[in-house]
This record gives sequence, C-alpha cells and structure tokens, in this order.
Amino acid sequence: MVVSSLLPSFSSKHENPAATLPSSSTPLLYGPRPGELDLERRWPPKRAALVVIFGLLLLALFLTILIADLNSEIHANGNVSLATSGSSTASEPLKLVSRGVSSGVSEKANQVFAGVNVVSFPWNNTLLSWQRTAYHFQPEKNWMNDPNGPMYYKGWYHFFYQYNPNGAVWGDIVWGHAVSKDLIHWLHLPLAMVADEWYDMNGVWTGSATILPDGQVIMLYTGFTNESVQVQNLAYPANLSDPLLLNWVKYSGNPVLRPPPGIDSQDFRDPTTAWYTSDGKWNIAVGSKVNKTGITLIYSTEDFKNFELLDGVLYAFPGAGMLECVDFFPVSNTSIEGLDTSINGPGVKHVIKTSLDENRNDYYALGTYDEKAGKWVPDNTTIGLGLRYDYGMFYASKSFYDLHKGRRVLWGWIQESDSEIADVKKGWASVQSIPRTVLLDTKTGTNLLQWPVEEVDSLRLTSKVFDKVEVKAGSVVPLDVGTATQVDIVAEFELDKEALERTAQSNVEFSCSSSGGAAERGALGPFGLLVVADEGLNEQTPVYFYIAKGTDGNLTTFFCVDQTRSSEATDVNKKIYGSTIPVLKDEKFSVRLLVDHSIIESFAQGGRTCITSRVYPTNAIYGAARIFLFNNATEASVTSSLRIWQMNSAFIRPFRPEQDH
Ligand code: DQQ
Repeated sequence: MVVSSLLPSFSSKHENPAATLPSSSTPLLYGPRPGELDLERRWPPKRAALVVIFGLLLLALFLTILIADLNSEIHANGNVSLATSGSSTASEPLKLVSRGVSSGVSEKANQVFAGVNVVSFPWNNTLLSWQRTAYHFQPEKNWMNDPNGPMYYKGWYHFFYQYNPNGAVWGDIVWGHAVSKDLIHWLHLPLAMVADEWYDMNGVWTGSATILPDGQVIMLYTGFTNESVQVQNLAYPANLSDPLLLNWVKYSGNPVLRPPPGIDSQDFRDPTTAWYTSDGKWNIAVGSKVNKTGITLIYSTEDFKNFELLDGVLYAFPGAGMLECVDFFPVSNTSIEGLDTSINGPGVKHVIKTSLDENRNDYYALGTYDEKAGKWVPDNTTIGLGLRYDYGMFYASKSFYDLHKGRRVLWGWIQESDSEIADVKKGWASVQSIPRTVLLDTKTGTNLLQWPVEEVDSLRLTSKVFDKVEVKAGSVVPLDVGTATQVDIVAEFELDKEALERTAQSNVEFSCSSSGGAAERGALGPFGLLVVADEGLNEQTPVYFYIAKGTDGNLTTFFCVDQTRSSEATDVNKKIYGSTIPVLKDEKFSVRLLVDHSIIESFAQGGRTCITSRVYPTNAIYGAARIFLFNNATEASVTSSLRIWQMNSAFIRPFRPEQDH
C-alpha cells in the first residue's frame, strides 16, 4: 500500500488551514475570550499549514496501521500467515473461518466459539510465552496434531507426528520426527516424510508402524493425493542399521490401497499397526463410514504391498460418522504386562479405540476378538464403544507396544482451546500428552487404567507433604508450595463418614458438564483442588469429586474439571469436563495432577477416569500461580493428604549430528 494514496489531495481550500476552522467565535469556559479564536491573527499562515499537514500525516499513519492490522487478521484466519510477535493493544472481535472439513478432516476446536459474539483478549507476549509447556512434547514452533507411528527401535523411542512446517494452523501436513531414550527428553530430527509424491501431495497423513519379527520396519500411512483422494501408502527406513531412522523410502508401487467400491474417496484413512493372524498373514484396520455408520475395514496382507479386503467389518458404529485413527490392541486379564499387538488367547481382552470426527473425542471399548471369524464383540453391548479415554482435550490417540519395557504406551494429541488468532500470535499450536501406560483395570474389569509413564517421575524436584489436612464444608485452604506452574500432585481425600450416613439423598440429578460446576453445592461435594489459581481466586481451575446419594443409599461419584473461571479472557474454551467414576468399597478418592503451564492432566482412581484441560489464565501465571484445597460441600468435611513436587523442565531440543549420534 502506498501511503500517499490514502492522503486527500490538497485543494486550495486545504491549503488555507483557517478555512477549516469556525469563522465565528464560540464562548469557551476557561478558554480564550471572543475574538481570540481568530487563528489567522494568532498563527502565521505557514505555521498553520504545517500543523494541518502534520495532522493529515498522522491520520494517514493511523489508517495505514489499521489496514495492516486488518490484513494480518485476515491472514491469520486464512491459514497462511506465520506468527507475528508483539501484542495486540486493543480487544478485537473474533472472526471465525471454517477450515478443514472440505479437506477431509475436521476443523480445530474453534467451533466452541461459533455463533458466540466473543471479543478477543489482548494477548501479549508475556501471557502467550507462559502458555508454552515445559515437560510435554512440542515441536519448536508451528502446528502439530496426531501422534503417528510410535515405536521403540534400537535403543530409541521414535515419535512421529502430523506437522505443518509453515504455520501455527492445520495445513501442509507432513511427518515431524523426534527421538528419546526415555519418552520425556526429546531430540527433534529432520522431517521424516514430506508431501513430494502425487499420492501424498495434499498431505502426509496419519499412520502406524509395525515391526516385523525379522526386524523390518513397516510404516503405513494415509496420503491425500493430488486429486484429494485418501489412499494408503507404504514407507520403510532407508537404512535399518541407523537407530535414528533418519531417512525414509516411499515404496515405488504406492498407493498400496485405494478406497474400495462404495467408500467415499475422502472417508478412507489412518491404517493401524498390523497384527499377525493364524493363517500366517498380517491384518490391518482402516477407518471409514457408510452413511452415518462408522466402520473399520479389515485388510489382509503377506508383504504389505498387496492387500485383500476381508468380508464384513471389525466393528460398525451406527450414528458415529467417520472413524479416525482406529487403534486395536490386546490387554491382559491377568497380568500388568503390556501385550504385543498380535497376542490373543485366554486371559486376553481386545480394545478398539476410535476417534470420532463428529465430536473430536476418543472412544473405546473392551471386547473379545475372534480372529478366525474376523469379529470383535464388545463386553458391554449396550454401550458399545461408549467409554472415553479422556473427558477433556485428548484426540487421535495411538498406542504402541514398548518392547523395551514390556508395556503398552498411549499418546494423545492435546489441542489448543483458545482462538486460532492467539495460536498464530504465539507461533505454535498443540502439545502431546505425557505418554501413558495402558492396562486393564482388573479390579473393575470394565475399563482401562491410564497412568503417566514412570519416567516422568524423574522430573520431580523438591516436594512438600501435607498430612491429613481438614477441609471443612464451605472452605478453601491454601497450600504453601510457592509457584505452581510445573507441578506433580498426588492427593487422597476421605469424606466425613458421619455426614455421609446422615445425608438421606443428595444431587441425584448431578452431571459434571450440565450442572453448575464447582459452584454447585451439594451435601457431599464438590471437593478437590484449585490449580493454576491466583491469590484472590479470580482465576482458578477446580479439579474435583462430587458425590450423589440416592434414596437407596447408593453413591455415585463424579470426577470433573471446571474451566469456567480458568481465565479472565473470553476467547478461550471454558467448558466443564467430566464423568462418573467407579470408586470401589474401601477405596479413598485419589487423584494425580500433572500441571505444566497451560495443560492440566488429571488421573482419578489410578487412571480410571482422565481429564485433560488447556487453560489460558491472564493473572494466575508465573510466580502468581497457586494451589488450594477446597470443599464446597454443605454437609461433609473432607480430610486430604497430599504430596506436591515441583517439576523440572524436560530437555527437548534439536538433534546435533556431531554430539548426539
Ligand atoms: N488427522 C489426520 C488424518 C486423521 C486426522 C490429518 C485426525 O489422517 O484422520 O492431519 O485428527
């Protein structure tokens, strides 16, 4: 934009500044006397002209800045601009641009603001820098989504992920790659695969690794072709003796799978890890849908180049829509060991997990897999795939069998829940969950247990223990641990038994998401912790239990996270998350919280129910972040014992070939 084109041309009228001023005098209180407004007499013409020109230049400057600002906002929304540092100085209305669905994937969580007249908060660098996590996996900059092809290979954990190297919003997707010795400290490697073939020109999408018994590594992934068709491709390491697997070869015969007849070209994606079958072949599942029914297609192969579509489907999920990132794996009924993907037989249950494109949540169920019949039957046919891995932000998850430690490890993509405008300003979007070990909950037999991998404990620094703190009904107790932005909290709660018994009935209608959150008082709850809270509790995120008691004496426990007061900003998601949770006889209420700046991962009852929140406070940050115990019950007091560790930062940095190889 040429600045001068915004200036009005100078007419003879404008050349005489006096002509723009009132000709008659106006009486002014405390102002000059009548007659003194005759500027021609007070200001010589040259000086007056200079004043007007200066004024016009100022106006031009203002208009230029305004237009530049609008442009950058349009770019931010239009998915093309990189982050701009610096802060906005004024609140601006949040503009929403729908992206992604037309490309075969859903748009980012911005939909929570759809239809709401939200004013964007003037986020500045101080606030945005605080949001970056310290011990969760993140690339150095830009957008990340699904975990891809995790595996353990020759002494290294490999983690690949959906990555946009060009910006902080979804698009231009390729495979990022990082390696770690312990799943906590990471080295960023060069991109593993880029969009350089016709069959993945529009995106190198999600995929999974299979390590064959002879040591070969098979990577199957979805390519979004130059004609926007979803196909499955094969890639393999160029050099199997390189533990870092730096170079990848795309098979010359790709694609190995195209959408079969009856399947829409944009509803065919995300191949699973393969499992070995009794006929000496390998099976994989690929997510799809027919009308509104989500389906998992099963293919059989001997060489990962030629595939046969098997009859029927592994599972059909009526009404679910497109099934993304299907995961299918065994868990043991009898031991705490994780199982390799091909294991089946007595004492084994099979988990199907699918990510529902319709609502961006991960659902799973336990069941039995009859490999010969190619059928999987859920244990609980009434709820089908009705369980959630996580009731907060956790999507497109993928597990792998960690042959180093004999465990199954789960990764999940934690999206942002602020606005895309803020993501573009901060220059990055999304983190990965702390990897979780996954086991069958043998006490209930009806759900999985997810727990942060033990390696995260190595980040624990100093700790403080609080023993049997009484938190009376209707009170808040500060916990003196200093700054609380990077902490690991392990807490137990016991409810006053007398109050429990004398309460006849309480809150049978309660639900985490539709009741009044932590402010809704009942006889027996809510009670728990306030984290990422400021001293005055203007900003706080309650993580809590809530107990409902029926007239029959039966108790139902809820585990929830209330984000409604997590931030004074309005352009962030402030949902209340949660669900019921089984609490067995003689069990205390227990919770573990990993707080890492803008992320809170909460695991209740040993990981029976998990809730991941993203919070974007404006005051409760840096040295101002505090932790409190709270009990908002009207009847019961609770006693809590806790230990809180300060957490070190993980070492996550680029790989340096000379030093690190
Ligand atoms: N993300 C990938 C797709 C997958 C979706 C594209 C799930 O392969 O279905 O980035 O988030």
